[in-house]
Amino acid sequence: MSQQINPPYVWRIKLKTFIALWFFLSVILPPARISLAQITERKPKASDPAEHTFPALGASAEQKVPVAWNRYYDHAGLGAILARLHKAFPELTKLYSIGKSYQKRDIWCLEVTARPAPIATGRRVSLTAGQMPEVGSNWCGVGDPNRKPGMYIDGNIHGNEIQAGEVVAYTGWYLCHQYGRLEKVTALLNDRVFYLLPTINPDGRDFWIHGGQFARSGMEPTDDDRDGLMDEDDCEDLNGDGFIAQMRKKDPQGRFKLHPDYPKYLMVRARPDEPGQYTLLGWEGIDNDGDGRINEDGPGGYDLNRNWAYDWQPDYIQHGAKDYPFSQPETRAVAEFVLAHPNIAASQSYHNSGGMILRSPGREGGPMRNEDEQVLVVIAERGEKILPFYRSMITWKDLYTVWGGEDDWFYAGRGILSFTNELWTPKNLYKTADQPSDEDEAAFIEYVLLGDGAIPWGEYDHPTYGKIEIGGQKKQWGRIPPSFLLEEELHRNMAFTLYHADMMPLLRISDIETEKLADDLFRIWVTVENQRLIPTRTAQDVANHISPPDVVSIRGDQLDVLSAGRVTDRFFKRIEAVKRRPHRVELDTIGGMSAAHVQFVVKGKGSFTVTVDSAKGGVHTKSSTLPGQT
Ligand SMILES: [Ca+2]
Ligand SMILES: [Ca+2]
Ligand SMILES: [Ca+2]
Ligand SMILES: [Ca+2]
Ligand SMILES: [Zn+2]
Repeated sequence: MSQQINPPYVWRIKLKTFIALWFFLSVILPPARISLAQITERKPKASDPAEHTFPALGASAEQKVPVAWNRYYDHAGLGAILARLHKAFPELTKLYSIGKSYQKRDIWCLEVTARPAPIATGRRVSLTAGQMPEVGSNWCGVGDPNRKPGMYIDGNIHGNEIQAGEVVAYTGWYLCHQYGRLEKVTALLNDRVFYLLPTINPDGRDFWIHGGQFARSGMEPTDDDRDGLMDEDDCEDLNGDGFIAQMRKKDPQGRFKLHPDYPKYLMVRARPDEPGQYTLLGWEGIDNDGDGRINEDGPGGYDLNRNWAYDWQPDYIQHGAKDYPFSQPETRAVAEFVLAHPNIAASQSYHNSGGMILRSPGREGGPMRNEDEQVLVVIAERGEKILPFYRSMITWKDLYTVWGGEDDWFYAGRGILSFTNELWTPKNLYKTADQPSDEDEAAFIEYVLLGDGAIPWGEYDHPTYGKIEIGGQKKQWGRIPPSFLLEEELHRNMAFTLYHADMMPLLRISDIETEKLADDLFRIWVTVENQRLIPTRTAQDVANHISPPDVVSIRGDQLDVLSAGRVTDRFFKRIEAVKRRPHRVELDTIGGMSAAHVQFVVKGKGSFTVTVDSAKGGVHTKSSTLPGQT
């Protein structure tokens, strides 16, 4: 074997020498003048950490309105976020109430869009609130908010489905902060208007957040058990710990036992041949009215998502439908708002839970036209990518039958392409394609939440049951994400809905061509493009005459319009002529990713303006001049 010394060996020798020298010096030199006590007293400067940040992708580090998105807010909290956004971004937002809930809480709407800063002949023109400049005037090109394609987004129609409210508030927060920073968001707010309603059931939200257990309903007293009394027997926080939890009783005849591995979090059925330990007694409470049942009639007892005026059915067919369509102030307020905003071209409602992107119809055989469904499917497929473990589904077929649901009213009643997202899936606990088992979930509480998720069982003397125990899972467990997974849930769902909003019709008069036929006689060809996926009027809209048709018109001071028509074949130049009023051509719809062509024959000279006026596509004008003249 050769005795060759290679370089690393030399380094090792040098390192050994160095360590020996350091050891020698540290023994003979006097101790350092700084004591250990002095070292531990040194502290970093307690300045504002927000001034020393580096942005993660997705949101700017600098925030005019800082909001912690790892917790939930009650109605006043959501309102405060909207109010601060409105104050910080007055040029992008309007904040108003669309009506009041049964208990007189305001249903807030944050309207977000780029607003015109009116400029005329070089000076600012002040406009009073609600006043808008004339179409075609010179004002920054962002358009009248009331005529932009509108994206309606609401949440929390079911009071306990609370993270829906945060998704909608996050959307407003994100859009305001990213306007002018991200090209996509800037274009969205220039061309579209967002109507953001974080909660349309503020009574149910506050009831759930401030202690209630069952708050799907609105809060109008309702006789659930038909005994002539309303809301006479709700759950009670018997032991006063601030939670409505579960009751159980140690019982040799009970059929439940503690889970051997997770006794703190899980009760399981005893095997058929095995004695049990406990009887489960339902939610915490007593029999308030002495009818022999416990907690049988809590606040409310109906379902606002069964109260809409399409395919509505009475309570004996559709439980929770309430008295008649739009009988409730919350659903009525939304309906009146939507009817007052015919520019709403797409809509989204957020619920929980299950990880679903749901679309109409709510019942078998309910209306859904092929052309419209194809568009919804394309958007939902994008959603399945944006939202891991979410599935695109049809309500009646893949979930259950819903009569009088919000989605059906938006789509079938108003012709608006709409989705309902069921937020949050437990697949996100471990990011697995399979639903986690009960044991997996208990392990998540134990090892990831370090026990936060369960209320320890404690003894209680119950008037009916005697010695019992109260405890079990916290109500935040199951349908809403834990703190650190919430922000992801908010952002991804928003991203899906922004894609949906981006697919609303985007019209441009892309081309005006003139052809001289004789002296003073011209043919004018106009091309109107829809640069996005959703048509100006859905097939449902056209078939039911919900919105007025789109109108392409021409105007010129020195112009007579002799005839006009819709071009049915642009290569063979086939025209379907209009019978009356030749200066305007009505179009049923301008399809997604396509163009409509219109022809006018005019006599005259000079300049002219073409206008396309579409309820859901907005108003667009383009001017030109007839050839051979100035
Ligand atoms: Ca009752
Ligand atoms: Ca009730
Ligand atoms: Ca009772
Ligand atoms: Ca009770
Ligand atoms: Zn729901």
